[in-house]
Amino acid sequence: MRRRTGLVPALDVDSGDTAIDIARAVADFADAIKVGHPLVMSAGMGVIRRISEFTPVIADFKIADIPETNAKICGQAFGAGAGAVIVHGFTGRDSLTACIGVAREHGGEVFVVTEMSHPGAVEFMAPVAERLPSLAVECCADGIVAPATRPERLSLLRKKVGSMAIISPGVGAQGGSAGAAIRAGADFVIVGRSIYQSAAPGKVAEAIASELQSAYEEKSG
Ligand code: NUP
Repeated sequence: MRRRTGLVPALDVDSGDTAIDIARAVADFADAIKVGHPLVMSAGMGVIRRISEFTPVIADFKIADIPETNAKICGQAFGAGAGAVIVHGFTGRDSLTACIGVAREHGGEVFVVTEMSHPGAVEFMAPVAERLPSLAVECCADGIVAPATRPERLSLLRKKVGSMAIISPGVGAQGGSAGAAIRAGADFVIVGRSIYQSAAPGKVAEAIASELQSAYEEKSG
């Protein structure tokens, strides 16, 4: 995924038409649109193709199964038009490698979840999260997912992952800040409710893109 604005809106809405309307409104300010189970389970996999006709789609299925099943899920996601998938890393090297193999056949990308952004992630995920960046690097994944809600953890994960892309959810509704996430080492931020629940999603996306731009400029000095 190439960074232009660094913004990835997440569309966890339950209607395909609403998703398309919001995707069109934010597309100029977004590097990709993230869709996941809430949208696909209500609108069907066809919504991925519809959005991918005008902007890249990340399929956030948080894939976490045995290698053979992971490969099938990735095949469905890329076959439906996704440009990238989000996969759990804790299932291990074989499961992750299966996803990356299918991604390469389709020219797609794989982002590996490390520590999630919600409070409960500190319970079981945080203790293993620090080992997942090296797995992602060794398996040649395309990036990791790390929490904007805990910038200090994001910075630590950035140190462990080197120059690999970091995509960071938790901005806005979960309390994280776009600028702080970039300063802590994220390349992209994922923003859901703050955009799709707003009366003017395009305007909110534009404002976040501008905040991201200032943070990148500040960081690169
Ligand atoms: O750690 C994660 N946290 C998280 O919120 C990994 C994710 N993929 N997400 C997703 O990002 C979550 O499922 C939702 O689609 C989006 C954040 O949405 P919001 O909290 O901005 O509404």
